[in-house]
Amino acid sequence: MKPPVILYKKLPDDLLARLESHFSVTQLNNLSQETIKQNAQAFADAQGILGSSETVDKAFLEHTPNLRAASTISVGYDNFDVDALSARGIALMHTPTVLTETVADTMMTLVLATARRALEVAERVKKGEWQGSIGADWFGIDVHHKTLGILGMGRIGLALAQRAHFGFSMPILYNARRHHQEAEERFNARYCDLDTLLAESDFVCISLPLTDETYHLIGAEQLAKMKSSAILINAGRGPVVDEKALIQALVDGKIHAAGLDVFEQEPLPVDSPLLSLPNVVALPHIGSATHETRYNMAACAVDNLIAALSGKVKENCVNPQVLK
Ligand code: 8YV
Repeated sequence: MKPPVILYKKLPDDLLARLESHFSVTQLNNLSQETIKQNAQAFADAQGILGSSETVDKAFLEHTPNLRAASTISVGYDNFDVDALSARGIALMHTPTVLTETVADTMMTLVLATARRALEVAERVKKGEWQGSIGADWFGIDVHHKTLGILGMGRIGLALAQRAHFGFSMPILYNARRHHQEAEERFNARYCDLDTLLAESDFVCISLPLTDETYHLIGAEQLAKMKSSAILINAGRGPVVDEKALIQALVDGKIHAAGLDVFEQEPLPVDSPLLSLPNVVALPHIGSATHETRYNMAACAVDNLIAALSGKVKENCVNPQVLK
């Protein structure tokens, strides 16, 4: 008999077929209380779950006594209670590497769009305001040769450093838990403390996961340390930035602009003050959202679940200690 698993995100047909060749798959739309109630037996039997973005905490795990592996179609796993999973011996699998380049492209998109005010001026063209040669009220600021600060030098931070260094001749500062030799040798990145990075960067780019340590890492105090001409970019997780403090800093002109792909609440509420600020570019969490990358992430997550449930895990496991 094939091991029973729950799929709670749509998969391309060929990947669904691959999953079904290994497992008996129950397809659901989400992991809401109602879904769990209506499919109690499927949850009770499930040895694996595959999906993304839904909360998997202690309360959820009470419904899944036979769970052995959880596979998320994402690199971030802040929606999982890793300690609770580990305590039960459940492997958590994620999809790093396959999305690295695409997320770094998204960050560079935010750097360029905010600096050159791309969305704002495109909107003015659509409104028919381009009537003669443009004046200084249409101008942006240069990106090339400006200092780019990176918070979090993981895979994505490194890919951003590569783009900034080779593509835009930008000096790079970074702050991370440890020195990153490759970033320093290949992209001339300079390690510095958070305050120095905030004070010296023209672009402060956040590429950090959400943890207890990074929650509201950037608040009023940190924003006040940035140059008034600086731009904040966040494509990590929304709650790393205190959004209220950010809005205040933008309104008060403490910083120049913000490019955001992630928010404290997603989807971003339509009445968020961020949406009425002209110097904010707000994207709908598209960091990894290209056809190619989302396919590769889903394929990776399917392979991860197959590996985890057959005891053959080599990589992509968040809590490998449970496999011993
Ligand atoms: C995901 C992300 O696509 O990988 C992550 O951590 O934030 C995105 O790339 C998102 O979680 C939806 O699956």
